[in-house]
Amino acid sequence: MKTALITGITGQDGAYLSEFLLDKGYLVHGIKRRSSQFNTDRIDHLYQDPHVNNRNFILHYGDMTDSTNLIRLIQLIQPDEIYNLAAMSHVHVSFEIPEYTGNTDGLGTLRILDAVRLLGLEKKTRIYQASSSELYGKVQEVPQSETTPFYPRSPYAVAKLYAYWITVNYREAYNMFACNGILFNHESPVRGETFVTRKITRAVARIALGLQEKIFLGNLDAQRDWGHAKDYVRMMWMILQADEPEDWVIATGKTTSVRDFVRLAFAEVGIELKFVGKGINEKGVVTYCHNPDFKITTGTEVLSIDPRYFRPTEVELLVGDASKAKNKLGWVPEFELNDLIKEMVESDLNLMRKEQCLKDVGFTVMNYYE
Ligand code: NDP
Ligand code: GDR
Repeated sequence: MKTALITGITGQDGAYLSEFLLDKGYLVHGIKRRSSQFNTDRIDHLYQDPHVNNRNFILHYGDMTDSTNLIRLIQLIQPDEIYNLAAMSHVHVSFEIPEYTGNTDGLGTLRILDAVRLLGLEKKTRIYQASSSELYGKVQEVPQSETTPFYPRSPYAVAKLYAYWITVNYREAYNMFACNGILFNHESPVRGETFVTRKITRAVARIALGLQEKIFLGNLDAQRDWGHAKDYVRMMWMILQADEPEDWVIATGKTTSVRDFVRLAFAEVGIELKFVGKGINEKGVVTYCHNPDFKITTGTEVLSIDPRYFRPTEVELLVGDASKAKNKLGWVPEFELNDLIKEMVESDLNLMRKEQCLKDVGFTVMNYYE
């Protein structure tokens, strides 16, 4: 039985990767942060009572900013594979908390690599580093591949740049099996609620059910290469099973604007949307609602622009070239964007129907937009 350690196990990718590795027969250890409330929603279905023997899913308290904690855990677990997914992963928020982001996302990666080295596990432990298409930032080349120059455009991306290069450096300096997966955006029904795709699918469900009037968004012109998290965690594992440690781009090769994502998401519930106006005056207006259950009238304004969601520096266009992964490892994504949007909207409709029931019997439902 192989042993894996996942940092960021409570996040979107941590949850899917845990399921994937447990299916493969791994013993999975994960690091969760102490929080004033339970923060394990995404992995609660995998939880095993600590009082029973022979668990194959074990959680430990820890933090990427705490070196001694990381060293102690890695010594205890002696992992064959470490998947370093923990990060302050929100690009816009990284402008608000740049130092914390640098510490967690940049230095945190160094702490993991150095713990493995200090413990003499260089030959045993393979390391996957969650690198990001945000490294490409300002467009230098389209599509972006392993050889495209980096030009990071946020404190998050700069921190991830450090993490990328320290991973390469430890590989070269100490012969470690340490690899970067340069992953383009990937989403799912458990995507964090403040990333644009989930913000949109939640709002579509809430608007359709009458729980919310409209959604406020920022830059509708940004284009992203959106894939499904399930396809991407499979590739994380494949990267660590390769013969040689290398860096890999993972992407679908197709790009879509935020505006088109909105249109497609509303279309899933039978609402046709037209965009009128320009710049910060642009609005999304309902032209027709095919679903008689949703009391949306033609002409209703369901989307406005709010400049608070603009970023000080934006990444306008991302589209990846994953030929290397396809040719050398045989990785191909199984999900199309339409399948992904359908799955996300259906899941949010189910969630919001529960909220609607609560509201109907007098409970206050959360009205929180970010
Ligand atoms: P999430 O934001 O969903 O999850 C991040 C995880 O990191 C959570 O478990 C979070 O814990 C944990 N975390 C944050 N700060 C710390 C800390 N200081 N110490 C310990 N744990 C911490 O991200 P995703 O699952 O979407 O992404 C996984 C990784 O992949 C991240 O590194 C992200 O930057 C990177 N990435 C993601 C892409 C995507 O499109 N999803 C694309 C490219 C790269 P908690 O639950 O307590 O907040
Ligand atoms: P991104 O994801 O920054 O690409 O980082 P996000 O979904 O936050 O933004 C995508 C694009 O949508 C635009 N946008 C908005 N974004 C948010 N969050 N909220 C809005 O209201 C809004 N309106 C427009 C943004 O400006 C941006 O252009 C994600 C994260 O998962 C990173 O951790 C990861 O490294 C990269 O993907 C690849």
